[in-house]
Amino acid sequence: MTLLLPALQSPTGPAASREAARFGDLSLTYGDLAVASTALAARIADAGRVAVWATPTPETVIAVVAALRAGVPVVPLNPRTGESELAHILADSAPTAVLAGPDDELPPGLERLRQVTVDARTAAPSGAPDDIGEAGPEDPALIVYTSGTTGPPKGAVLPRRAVAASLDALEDAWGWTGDDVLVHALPLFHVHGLILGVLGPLRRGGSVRHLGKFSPDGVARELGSGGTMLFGVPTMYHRLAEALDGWAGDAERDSLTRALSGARLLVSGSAALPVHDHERIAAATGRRVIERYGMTETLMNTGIRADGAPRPGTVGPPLAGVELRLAEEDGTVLDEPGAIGEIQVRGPNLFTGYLNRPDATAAAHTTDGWFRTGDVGTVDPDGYVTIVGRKATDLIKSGGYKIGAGEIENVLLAHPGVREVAVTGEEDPDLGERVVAWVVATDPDSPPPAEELTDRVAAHLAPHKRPRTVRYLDALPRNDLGKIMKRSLRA
Ligand code: MCA
Ligand code: AMP
Repeated sequence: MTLLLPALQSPTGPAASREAARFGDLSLTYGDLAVASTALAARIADAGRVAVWATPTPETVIAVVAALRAGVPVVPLNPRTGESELAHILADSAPTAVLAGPDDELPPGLERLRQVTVDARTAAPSGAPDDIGEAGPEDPALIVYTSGTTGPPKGAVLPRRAVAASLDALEDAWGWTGDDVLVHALPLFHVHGLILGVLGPLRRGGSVRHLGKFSPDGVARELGSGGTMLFGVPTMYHRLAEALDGWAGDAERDSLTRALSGARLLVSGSAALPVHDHERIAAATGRRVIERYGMTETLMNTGIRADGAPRPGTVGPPLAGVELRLAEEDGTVLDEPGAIGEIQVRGPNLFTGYLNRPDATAAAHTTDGWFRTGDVGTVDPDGYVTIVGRKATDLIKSGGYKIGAGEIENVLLAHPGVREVAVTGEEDPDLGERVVAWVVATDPDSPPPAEELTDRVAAHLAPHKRPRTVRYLDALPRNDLGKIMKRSLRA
């Protein structure tokens, strides 16, 4: 059995005093984190599965690390999850305890769980930490909820093997070492922010500085004072490009330019980085942002190598250990040059399945065991992959978050003032896509106000799933079979 986080096994001397994670003025060394997580691991060792109230704080890092070290699967929760989505996740994943910070106010749905308070300021009792056994490679490390086209989110069960394999493939691609200091501002309840952004540095024995909330000046400050890598979603790089172009103060612009120019790696993922933003950043800083392509179910599939050609608009070749192919809807594998097809992958980076959903797990795989990503792409003769679209029109990527049209439609349809609704994604320069709701009101003379509808989505699902625009129609366009023609709505 190999350890997921070897740097936390009894660190001593300089290894113990090295910074593992920093959030604002709160810093955790490897020594602190080893002791705190060992103590917490003992408290939760008998929990079958734990939920972590995943605020962007050191408490989340301690909680997740402790659970991983104890071999207890973690369900990271978005602290802003609305009532219905939270109820679904809790019922589906059945955690026995919730790990949260001392100041967190937990919503009613969590009260029936054992509450384990994690306090970074007092978490580490004195004394040397013991080694911990962790767990086996196929044991689940995390269950991460991800939206589909219809119905509530599904829990992707990620085994420890997948986490280790994906992080080690990135080590190979990016020359990622313990000397790297990663800067990021991503949420800690998704793969990008938690697995790549927190477990990545910890697996290498390096460090992570989290900004709490994304801002160009926060990026300038942390990258300009020792940070070596930046991970972000395209919306963040778009905002950096805007700041580089438009910031009023020369001093601020200069400090951001210097910080980005000096970084070893600027990495974008979770959605496509528009070539225009890529070029704006390259022109201002001389640095190329590199892209990698992943998915909650597969962790990382492809990536531009640190020592490879950057090639904007592509997501690079498959990472070490990942097999990738293109296929037609009928299963025909495409290998002629220039072919466009669904991207299918296989490798040690893959999840084991959706929790409690063998039907969905089977549907997501081909009969010969490849995972169907639903993304459509091409592969250059030298292996570079370009993503050209997505099979499902009912999946929206906004700010790097995956959002299912169906989950929003269900919430809006339950409003008495809504007779019919269709949700689509529209192109947006900042968010990539923005959520748009097309509503047919029960009473066209007094339609429900847009704010009432968007607030309802935030309260039931999550704030980032709120439609940005609500448009009212007399009727939805339907074909002869009565099916809503979403493409004509978009047009
Ligand atoms: C949103 N808001 C609204 C509305 N919509 N308010 C009124 N009316 C609306 N219609 C509110 C939000 O609640 C929020 O409030 C504020 O407006 C801004 O919304 P938000 O969407 O959060 O945007 P943002 O705050 O500007 O954030 C942009 C962001 C964020 C920082 C880029 O989208 C983000 O953190 N994205 C990362 C997503 C991510 O990590 N994805 C990884 C999954 P307030 O201001 O109060 O907060 S993909 C993955 O893991 C795979 C493996 C991969 O490949 O990486
Ligand atoms: P999620 O299910 O939230 O993990 O999102 C995974 C999806 O994000 C993938 O299936 C892709 O559609 C998209 N994605 C991730 N990285 C990239 C990228 N670099 N370029 C384009 N799309 C991406």
